[in-house]
Amino acid sequence: MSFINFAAREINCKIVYYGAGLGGKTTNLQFIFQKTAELQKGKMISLATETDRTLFFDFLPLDLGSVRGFKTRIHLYTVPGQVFYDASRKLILRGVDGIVFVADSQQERMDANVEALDNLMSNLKEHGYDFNKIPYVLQLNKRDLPNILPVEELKTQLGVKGEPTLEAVAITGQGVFDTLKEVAKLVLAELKKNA
Ligand SMILES: Nc1nc2c(ncn2[C@@H]2O[C@H](COP(=O)(O)OP(=O)(O)OP(=O)(O)O)[C@@H](O)[C@H]2O)c(=O)[nH]1
Ligand SMILES: [Mg+2]
Repeated sequence: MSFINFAAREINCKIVYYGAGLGGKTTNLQFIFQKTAELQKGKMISLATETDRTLFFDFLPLDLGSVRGFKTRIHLYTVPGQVFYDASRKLILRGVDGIVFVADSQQERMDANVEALDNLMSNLKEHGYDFNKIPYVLQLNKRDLPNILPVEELKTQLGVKGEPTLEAVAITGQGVFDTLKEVAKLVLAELKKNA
């Protein structure tokens, strides 16, 4: 879980974007990368196939500045959504402090969303993590498309524990920073609880 180095007064947290293939996880990170000042970010690393599907993960380190005298950094990761990359997804979840589940709002992606959510639960369980204690946010992405389900229906089908739920259009950036802020807030609150 979060790495707190008291000697160096540093905190590192890990936030993972999870969800079905093509849901928009990588697009979230790309937008954050584009809009973040040079001083606040490190290099974004993306390991992708020729068709831009995530092969292993995307990684983006962000500097939040000083939180109560601790230099605080969050590391954003995405998992590959394609079903057959499960070993990678499991590995990337190791040491996770917060999760954003990126749901594709399109009707025809509902089964894939549900499958990805089940997969998240079972991978967390395998790591021995208690989902109820993990900071978790649901992002309803692709709200710009015509064939989407109503928010209330998505919440009913995908909501797990009364988590904060945000609408987004990751390609234009709508809702992207709100989602990040929401999950970061939950992660920092959890840190405070355990400090
Ligand atoms: N219309 C629309 N397209 C989007 C939105 N977000 C992402 N996309 C598009 O959806 C496609 C897939 O987006 P990615 O961000 O690569 O999806 P991913 O979840 O990282 O997919 P995997 O890496 O395979 O798991 C790309 O063509 C994006 O441009 C959105 O809000 N609206
Ligand atoms: Mg991706």
